[in-house]
Amino acid sequence: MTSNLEAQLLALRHQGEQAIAAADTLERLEELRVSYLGKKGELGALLRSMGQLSAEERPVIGAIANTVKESLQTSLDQQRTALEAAQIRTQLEAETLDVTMPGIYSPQGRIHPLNGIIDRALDIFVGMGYTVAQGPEMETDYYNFEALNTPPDHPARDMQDTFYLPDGNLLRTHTSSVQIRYMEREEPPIRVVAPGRVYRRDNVDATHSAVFHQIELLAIDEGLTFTDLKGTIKVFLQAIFGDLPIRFRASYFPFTEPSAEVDLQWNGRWLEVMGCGMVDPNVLKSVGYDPEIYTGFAAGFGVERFAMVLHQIDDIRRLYASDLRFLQQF
Ligand code: 2U9
Repeated sequence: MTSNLEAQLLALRHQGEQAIAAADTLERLEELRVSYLGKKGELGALLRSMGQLSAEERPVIGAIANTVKESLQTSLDQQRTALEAAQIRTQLEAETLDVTMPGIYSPQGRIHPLNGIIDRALDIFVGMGYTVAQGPEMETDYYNFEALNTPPDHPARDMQDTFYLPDGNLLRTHTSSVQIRYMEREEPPIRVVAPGRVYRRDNVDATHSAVFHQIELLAIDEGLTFTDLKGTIKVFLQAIFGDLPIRFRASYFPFTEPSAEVDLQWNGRWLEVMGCGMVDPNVLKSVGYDPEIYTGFAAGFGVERFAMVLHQIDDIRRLYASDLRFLQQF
């Protein structure tokens, strides 16, 4: 009986080890583990027949059964390790990276030239202590004209020059209305810069657009003078265009007195780049500031004009055409 069971156990080990060595997938290996060592497996079946053995035989056969179980388990473990390694090897071979393959081109976004100028200008003014303010593009007559000392018969108020809405409101013609609103909310000292889209009823051509962008700055304080204005503008224009000659030429705006136009010598020619002036006392009165205590200066420029000068752009409409062949140059 003993030798019969012993022979069966040894035969099982031999057969099992051959089958395990031949297993070529992890699934097959798992099937073999179940069929040899599983609860209803072959080793279990042999062990159940140990009940027929005598008390002396049982430990001997038990010990043999244990070594058979251990060596089958060892074979299963080794084969599993080998199969897993082979699987990783195959995967790595299939996934090798061909570093000579051409790359996939993804076009890179760029800052639009108008936004580039706006970013640079705001950085410079923020560096001088200014706060950036924004406001509505649809305005009332009061904020766009009346509070800015613009008389009812001024040509800017004409139907020919401004877009009016059926309710009597209008599309702002400058960002000065933002500064009026800001002054109403705040108290002096004021340092504010207002970038934004503005509207004029112009015929569109190479240098005119019905919608364009402006940046205006405003400073209100005790004792501000025209020299403060000149210094601020010089610092700003130098930062944008470099150290070029500038000149101030007397001009007129309803909201500033005195007023001036600023010219920049660019490639040997004088170019008009900004307007400016000391804030008219009537504007200060309209927001409740005492012009006997406070004075202020203001200036404004068109972003499109700056972009055209800096980048030698010959037609304002190119800035709105979204043509990548044009935009990719910046
Ligand atoms: C307040 C008071 C005064 C802003 C100013 C200009 C002169 C000016 C133009 C330049 C070209 C507009 O883009 S453009 O067409 N701007 O010449 N702007 S002074 O004066 C202000 C602003 C706000 C409360």
